[in-house]
Amino acid sequence: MNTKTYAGIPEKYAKLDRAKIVLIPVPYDGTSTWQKGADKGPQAFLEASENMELYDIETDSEVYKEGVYLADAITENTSPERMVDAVHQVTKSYIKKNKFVTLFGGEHSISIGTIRAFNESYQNLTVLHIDAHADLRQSYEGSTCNHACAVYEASQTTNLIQVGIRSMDIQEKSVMNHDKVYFAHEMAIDDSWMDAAIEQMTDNVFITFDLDAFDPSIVPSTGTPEPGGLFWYETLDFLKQVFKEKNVVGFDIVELCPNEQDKSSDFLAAKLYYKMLSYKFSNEEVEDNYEDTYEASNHLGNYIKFNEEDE
Ligand SMILES: [Mn+2]
Repeated sequence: MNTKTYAGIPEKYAKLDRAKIVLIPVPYDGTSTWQKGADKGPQAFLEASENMELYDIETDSEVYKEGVYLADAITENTSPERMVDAVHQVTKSYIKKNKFVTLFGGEHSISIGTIRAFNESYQNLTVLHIDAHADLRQSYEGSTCNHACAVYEASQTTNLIQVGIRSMDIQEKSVMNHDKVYFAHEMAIDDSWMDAAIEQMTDNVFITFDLDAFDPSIVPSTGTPEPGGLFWYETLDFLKQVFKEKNVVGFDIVELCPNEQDKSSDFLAAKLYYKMLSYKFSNEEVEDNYEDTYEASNHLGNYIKFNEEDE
């Protein structure tokens, strides 16, 4: 069990039955190909979060008061496939409790399990994939659960929209849906990509955010830094619009590879996570009669697709 709360918030906001938000740490780094260290990401993220102001100026809100439950970390690492299964099961169990489920990796292969859980739970899911890398390989180094395959399954089973891409293998071209890919070199000279991408989204959107989508000048601490990435305010501008116009059902943030000498990336990841929660909940009033079952939920009732057999 965790003895600490997310960001050091008071216990009363950190209890599972009251919390609207669940944060699942997944310190997994089984398939990284270059720099190791993504397994240290969740700890560095949580430490940075404790040193962050909990009032958000832009939304004039303190979103932690919606309640954030810090779940036990998923530590299954005997194989990539078992890790993905564990992430899938745990994610789905919290979705069924009507929580807004978020995960912090770990490397990007964790998202295979996350996306599978959300896709089984919500109708017509869009996966918004923000990343430097296309991650569309069907398998890599003998596994379909490698970080290089993070959104292959999503490309086959969901409405996948890819933003910030600037590195891929030529073979991934045959899998890629070019109409729904926003390459970094195009985004850099034309900001119409934001509206165009949102136009292609269905109502229910899951966001998988690889921190290497950011320019390495603002996020150097990631496994495979690629030049020419996103900057802070354009990213927030885009996310704010997505949260405003769509029903964002959950998100994960992956690939923080912390560096002892430079904590700025850890802190950016902490702020990004909190901003995304602030955008999600800033338009909602805190309900006094909050129920922690999905059947009781009005705002999810229109979207969720569980049936009796899932129980
Ligand atoms: Mn990446």
